[in-house]
Parts: sequence; structure tokens; C-alpha cells
Amino acid sequence: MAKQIVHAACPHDCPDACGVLITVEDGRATKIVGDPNHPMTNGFLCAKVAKYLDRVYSPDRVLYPMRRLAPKGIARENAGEGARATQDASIWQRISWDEALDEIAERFRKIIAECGCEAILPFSYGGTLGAVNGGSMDRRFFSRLGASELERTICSSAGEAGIESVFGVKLGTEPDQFVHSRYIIAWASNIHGNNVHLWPYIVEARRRGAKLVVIDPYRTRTAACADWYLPINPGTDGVLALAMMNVIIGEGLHDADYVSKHTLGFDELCEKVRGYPPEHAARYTGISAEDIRKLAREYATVRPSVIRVNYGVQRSDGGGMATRAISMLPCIIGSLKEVGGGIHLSTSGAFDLNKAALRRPDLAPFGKVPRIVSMVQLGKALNNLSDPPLKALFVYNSNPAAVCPNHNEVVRGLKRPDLFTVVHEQFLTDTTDYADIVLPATTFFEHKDLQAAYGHYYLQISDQAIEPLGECRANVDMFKALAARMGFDEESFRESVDSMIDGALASENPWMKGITRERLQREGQVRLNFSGDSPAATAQAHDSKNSESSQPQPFLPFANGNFRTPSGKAELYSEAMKALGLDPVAEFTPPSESRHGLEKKKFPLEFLARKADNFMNSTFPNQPSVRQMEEVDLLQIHSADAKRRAIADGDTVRVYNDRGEIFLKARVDGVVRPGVVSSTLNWAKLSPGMRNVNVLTSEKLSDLGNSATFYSVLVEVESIHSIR
Ligand SMILES: Nc1nc2c(c(=O)[nH]1)N[C@H]1C(S)=C(S)[C@@H](COP(=O)(O)OP(=O)(O)OC[C@H]3O[C@@H](n4cnc5c(=O)[nH]c(N)nc54)[C@H](O)[C@@H]3O)O[C@H]1N2
Ligand SMILES: Nc1nc2c(c(=O)[nH]1)N[C@H]1C(S)=C(S)[C@@H](COP(=O)(O)OP(=O)(O)OC[C@H]3O[C@@H](n4cnc5c(=O)[nH]c(N)nc54)[C@H](O)[C@@H]3O)O[C@H]1N2
Ligand code: SF4
Ligand SMILES: [Mo]
Repeated sequence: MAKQIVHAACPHDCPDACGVLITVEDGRATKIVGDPNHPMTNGFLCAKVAKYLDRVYSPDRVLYPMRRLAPKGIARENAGEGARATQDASIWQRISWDEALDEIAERFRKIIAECGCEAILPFSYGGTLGAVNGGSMDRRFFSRLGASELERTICSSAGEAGIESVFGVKLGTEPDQFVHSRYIIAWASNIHGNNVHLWPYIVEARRRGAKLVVIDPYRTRTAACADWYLPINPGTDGVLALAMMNVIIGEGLHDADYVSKHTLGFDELCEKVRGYPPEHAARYTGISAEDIRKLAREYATVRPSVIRVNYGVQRSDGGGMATRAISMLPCIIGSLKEVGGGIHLSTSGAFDLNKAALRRPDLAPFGKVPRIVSMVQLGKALNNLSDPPLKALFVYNSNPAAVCPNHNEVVRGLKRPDLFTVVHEQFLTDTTDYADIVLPATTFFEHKDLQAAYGHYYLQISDQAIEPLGECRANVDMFKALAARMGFDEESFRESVDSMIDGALASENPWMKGITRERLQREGQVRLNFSGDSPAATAQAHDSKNSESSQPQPFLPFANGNFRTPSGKAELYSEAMKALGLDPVAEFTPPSESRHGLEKKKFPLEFLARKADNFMNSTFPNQPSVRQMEEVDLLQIHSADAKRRAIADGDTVRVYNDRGEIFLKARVDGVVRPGVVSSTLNWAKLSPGMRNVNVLTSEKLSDLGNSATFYSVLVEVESIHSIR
């Protein structure tokens, strides 16, 4: 039997970007394991991807192009079956790729003739983070077409803007350095659920005596095993960080030498944080002033101390400013020069792939600046945009009918009979229920890609393990074919994947030096080339870890300053923030939709529409072997709030606000505090009443970066006895 082991990389929107080994026997994948040679993967995969063979070979895969016959939407009685309706001849008609491409090209031409090219909107996000299938031929296609451009800010842009306003770039403490940390703060960071490969380093650090502190309004599995768990009220992290700085500076615990050499605006910061004593922060955060003092003192004095802040902190009104304030902490205590110090939000700023070569923005019609449409406000865009209105939506790598806020408005837009919607997908998702045409997409087993990461510094090639199933096509191949149908004859629409990978690797950045496709192919994964960085820091590192001298040198990009801000310093005062009309230092305003905000009177409970530990946003809920690991459709509520509403554990409850209502099962289990309720993201059509948590979330944008504010939501809850 021909047996082969193929090296791939998990393409999901996860910081860990695991190295994966796929066993292939006679053309069929028979086994998937974590690559033992990938330093962070270390031979294990998360529970969901360990079950990936079930996904690839699922009987529910979309395997050929289909045209809709039935009206858009899905009949309520078919909800559960909707996910498996590929065979349902009353809804879908199987068509050939030629027919599908002809129909799309024809509709696009007509729309362009009648309304202009900006009536077409691409919609994609994190289905694959592969550099090629995540953003290359697709971007070329829509640029050349002159379509409206999607502002892809649903996830992380507030936090990015926040940390970049201080550091100028997104770089984070390398995971293996966590073993040297003595004090680890997991700040809005559900490590067990979303970043599981960091955990072994934390286990080792704790074995060596480190303390783990978790700051999260929800008692996650990570919080449950912390040394100190600080339940914080949602959206109040900014005031906590400012109060910590009040204590650190007030008690002289800052690193005066580092501050004077490498930061800008310390005097302004001192002035600012005087207005944020711990007593003030206690009122908003729900954390006592005494605990805030203790946290600040321990963080500044138990060294090295590190902050693993994650994106949960920035999915709120003031999320950009909060991330900015948190990012100042390692600057003032000088922990950026210590192995096992600093802060980790993301490492993605180090992967300086040549995006222009991949995406070719120059293909846009001459002189044309496209209209920008926010993906966070898809509902608004579909229903309200004019001049021109949106007439076509092309969805790939995403499931907007499940993941976008204000779900009811999104669905209202998707139901428009005059909207032509194409969805390129692996499964019949919530979004395909509104598609005119569905196209079959490959999984990462079935195509090749280049994989960067946002939780470590290893670059990988993901090789193709098996032939595409049925008539599935990779994003790249699908957009190539569509470009040909549209008559785009530029050479760049015929470029091979290998050539695009070479183009992406052709970067001027010294950290990319010596990393070629051939080398990646040979070695599986290659750490970015940091050899030229921070000599002083490297010397210090050698002192502290002489027993591990065969390890790569620790990466300490800010040990000697070298921030990528306009001033070259860590900007505690920022002219750029001022130019945006924001406080140039930092400030705290409670989210308007919160118990402390302007809209507090309408609905009393803060609602966390969280991610499921065993899904990947809306990916996996339809896969039975994964679904059985996750208890879905719960409303977790504190006993005091439940009692006041005569809700008992297990009751069906109606959760509602002005945007809509959903029905969930109450669970009184002590994971949230009074005033906070929580539930998780699931497919709408697999949820009670065919609606998911995003019925309740809003399209409001964050203070910085136009991010979504999934965690600034107010609701009310009532008990009912049967689902309507
Ligand atoms: N298993 C699993 N892994 C995933 C994903 C998934 O859906 N499932 N999604 C992937 C994606 S797209 C991303 S962006 C990353 C994101 O991963 P994270 O950045 O970790 O994002 P979240 O899970 O949104 O939030 C993390 C934690 O923040 C908490 N939180 C919510 N509001 C606040 C707040 O105001 N303050 C504080 N301190 N904490 C708060 C939440 O309860 C949650 O436990 O994870 C990726 N990995
Ligand atoms: N309530 C609430 N809503 C949220 C969040 C939350 O925490 N709470 N998180 C938000 C965040 S952080 C994010 S990043 C977004 C994520 O939103 P999305 O990026 O839409 O992510 P997924 O839900 O994983 O959906 C990805 C889809 O792409 C498909 N896909 C996978 N690979 C390919 C491929 O190669 N080609 C094609 N054509 N399709 C492919 C998958 O089958 C899947 O249906 O959700 C956001 N929505
Ligand atoms: S989802 Fe994350 S943890 Fe799971 S295999 Fe992929 S990269 Fe690794
Ligand atoms: Mo995300």
C-alpha cells in the first residue's frame, strides 16, 4: 500500500498555527497528528482538529456547484436538516462548474452595466489564514473588477491599533520564553480554549514557581486553574490598567532607566494616572482597590512578569484604548528587556510577507479608489447602502450569517431577492441558506499554502495531502477560473501557487532573510531570522539560560528601544491618537452599552457572546464528533440574577434586547458574576428558533480600528416554559 506522511499547517484562525502531519494511504488521508518537530505544536493538536478526518470526509461536504431552486432562507421545520441538505433536490440543483462560472460572470456583467462595479462586494475572513488562499487571487480579482472593498475589521483591529499606538508594531513575547516568567497575567485570554499550545509553557513556569493570574469576566477553564482569578466587569480593563499604573508610578516601582531611555510622554502619563486611583477603578471593574494594589505591586516586582493579553479585551466600545493602556504596563516596568517578560497580543507583525506581490492592488482600474464597506456593518450595508446599492455579494472563507453582529439585519439583507449571492464553501452553512449559487471549496488537506502565525514566529509550508474531493476547488483555482470567465487576461491571473509563495517570501525584511520555499519544504517550519537582533538582550538571555544554549536566541525586540513608532520610542503620549480626537495618553470611558454606560437603563444585564472552546468561531458545530464535546445553547447566569427572575437551572429562557430575542437553556453554575450573562457562538440554524447569539450583538464600532463590539451588549432575560 502506498503510504506517505505529508507536512501541512493548520490554517484556522488560531494563534497556534500548528504543524500537522497527515498520513495518506492510497490517496486517502487516514491519520492526522501534531508535528512533533514543530516547537510549539510539540506533537499534539487541539481536540477539534484532531478530528479533522471527520470533517474532510464528512457526508455533508459540498462537493459540486449548485444553483438555488427554492426561495432564500430555510424552512423552520428543516432547521436541523439544513446542514445536510446537499441532496435536497427541492432546494438545490446540481450544475457544472462551467454553468456556475457562466452564470456568475453574466450576472456580474449585468450588475456592472446597470449599477457600476461597486455594487459588488467580496466578503471573506478567517476560513483559512493561508497566505495564498486567504488573500491573493481573490484580492487580485476584486481589485481588477473595481468592486467595493471589504474593511476586514471584525476581529482584532481595535487591539492592533491599541498596541501599535504604543509599540508601532505587533510583536509579542515568544511562547517558549514563558517558562522563564515568574508572574503571568492571562488578560482576557482563554488559553485552554483558544491558545492551548501556550499552556505547556505555563505549566513549566508554574513548576518553577510562577504565579498565574487570570483577568476575565467569565470563569474559563484557564481561570479555574489559576493561582489568582480576578473576575472583571466587561469593558473595564482600561481603567484597571490605568489604576495599576497609578500604583506602580505612585510607589516608585517603575523602571526609571528604561522609561527615560525608551519611552515618550512619561510625565503626561504620570499626570493622567493621578486621576485613576484604585478606588475609582474598583467602582467600574468590580475588583477591590486592595486587589488592584496587590496586582500592580506583584506585577511590577515579581520578575520577570509577562502579560498574555488576548483579543477578548478589545471587543468592546473602548477596546482600542484599553489595549493601549495595557500595552504601556511592560514599558513602564521595563520588562521588555527580560527573557520571559513583556507582553504578547500577537506576533503577526514579524511576518513581513510581500503582500503587494500576493494581492496586486495595482490591478485596480487606473486611478480608482474603491468604496470601503465595513464587514462589521454588513446588515446596514445590505439594507441601506445606495449609490450604488449592493447588488452582489461573493462570500468565501467566511460565514457572515452566523458571525456578523446584528444577525436579524444581516439576514434581512441576505433575503433580498434582488441580491445575487455566491458562496464558496465546504458545507451548507447559515450563509449558504441565502446563496443563489454555492461553489464547493477544498479543505487544507486538498490544497497547498504558506502559513504565517500570530502566536509564534515559525513560518511553514502546508503541503497538499490529497486530491480535492468531488469537484471542490481551492480559492485560488476558483478565482483564476472566474477571472478567465470575466476576460481578465493579465498574466497574474495565471500565476501558480509556488510562484505566489515565492513572491510572498521575496521580502526586504531581514527577519525573512534566507527563508525560501525550498528551505520551508525541506525543514517543515522555520523560525524567522532574528539572529541580527538585540545583542545586549541576547547576552542577558545567555546568563539566564545557559543550560539551554542549543535553543535559538531569545527574541527581545524592544530590549533597547527600537520601537516602530514615529518617535522610535514607546509612545505613552501619541500625536496620532490626538489627531484622531482621542486622548493622546489614555483614558477610560465605560462602554455606552454597559451597566455604567449611557444606555444602562434599557436592559440590565451585560451579555458575553463568547466563542466556544471546541469550535472555531462558526466552524465545526455541524460536525457531530466535535459537537458532542461542546454543550451548546446555554445561558450562563448568576444565581442572584436567576432568582430575581424566578429562573431555575435548566429552564428555557428568552434573552432579548431591541435587536431581537433568542431562546436558551439557563445554567446557574457560578461562571459569571451578578450582572453578567454569557452564551456561545453556534450556527443559527442549529440553535433553538434558528437564531444565534449575534441576534443580540450590535454593529457599533470600537473606539479605534473599527472593530466589532461583540462584548458590549445589554440584554434582559425571562423564564418561559416552551420554545416558541
Ligand atoms: N477554541 C477556539 N479557539 C479559537 C476561536 C474559537 O472560536 N474557538 N477563535 C479564534 C479567533 S477568531 C480569535 S480572534 C482568537 C481569539 O481569542 P481570544 O482573544 O482569547 O478571544 P475571545 O475568546 O473573544 O476572548 C478571550 C476571553 O476574554 C474574555 N472577555 C470578554 N470580555 C472581556 C473584557 O471586557 N475584559 C476581559 N478582561 N476579558 C473579557 C472572554 O470571556 C474570553 O474568555 O481565538 C481563536 N481561537
Ligand atoms: N458573537 C460572536 N461573534 C463573533 C465572534 C465572537 O467571539 N462572538 N468572533 C468574531 C471573530 S474574532 C471572528 S475572526 C469572526 C470569524 O468569522 P469567519 O471568518 O466567518 O469564521 P468562521 O466562522 O470560522 O467561518 C469560516 C468559514 O470558511 C469556510 N472555509 C474554510 N476554509 C475555506 C477555504 O479554503 N475556502 C473557502 N471558500 N471557505 C473556507 C469554513 O467552512 C467556514 O464556514 O467571527 C466573529 N464573530
Ligand atoms: S485550531 Fe489551533 S490549536 Fe487547533 S490544530 Fe489548529 S492551530 Fe492548532
Ligand atoms: Mo478572530
